[in-house]
Amino acid sequence: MKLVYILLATAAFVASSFAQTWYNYNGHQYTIVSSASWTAAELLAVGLGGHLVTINDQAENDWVLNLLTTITNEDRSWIGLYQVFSSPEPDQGWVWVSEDPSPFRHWNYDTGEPNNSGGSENWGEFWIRTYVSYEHPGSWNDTIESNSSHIGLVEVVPEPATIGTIAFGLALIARRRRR
Ligand SMILES: [Ca+2]
Ligand SMILES: [Ca+2]
Ligand SMILES: [Ca+2]
Repeated sequence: MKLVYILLATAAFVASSFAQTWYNYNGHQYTIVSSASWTAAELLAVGLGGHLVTINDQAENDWVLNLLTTITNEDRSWIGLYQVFSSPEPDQGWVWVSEDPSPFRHWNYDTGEPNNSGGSENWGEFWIRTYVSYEHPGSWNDTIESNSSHIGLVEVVPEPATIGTIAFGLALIARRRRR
């Protein structure tokens, strides 16, 4: 790639990153994007240097529910869970788009999720607000690829190389100051 393209891509990345409001949990950065489609939301997440969120445990799920309840009026958010094409329905082949092998799942059991309702629910969403007693806020649902009025929650995990580079930079600064 020519240097000018690298610079333009970097500038676009920095500009889009700064336009976002970021939230920190356990050293990871989170932000929301707006997209009716799971796939388009994931592309936006990749453009921001991450993926749609991987929810690793109950503590992260609780934090996500609290965050989304606070910062958005939307009822549903995309998460990074999707079902690999042609997996046995309804509950096999669900994986995180980040490729994190985390086995934690938080499906809404009272409605039998994932239920592949209608035959093409292969995308994971997080229920922020619900309006019937058998649907629980913070639970997950499998749904179709594109829905009206959806946000997506993005999670960016700092690269070890980035941390290493920062540490190296700080060490250089410290060394200069000692001189
Ligand atoms: Ca996570
Ligand atoms: Ca399905
Ligand atoms: Ca469903």
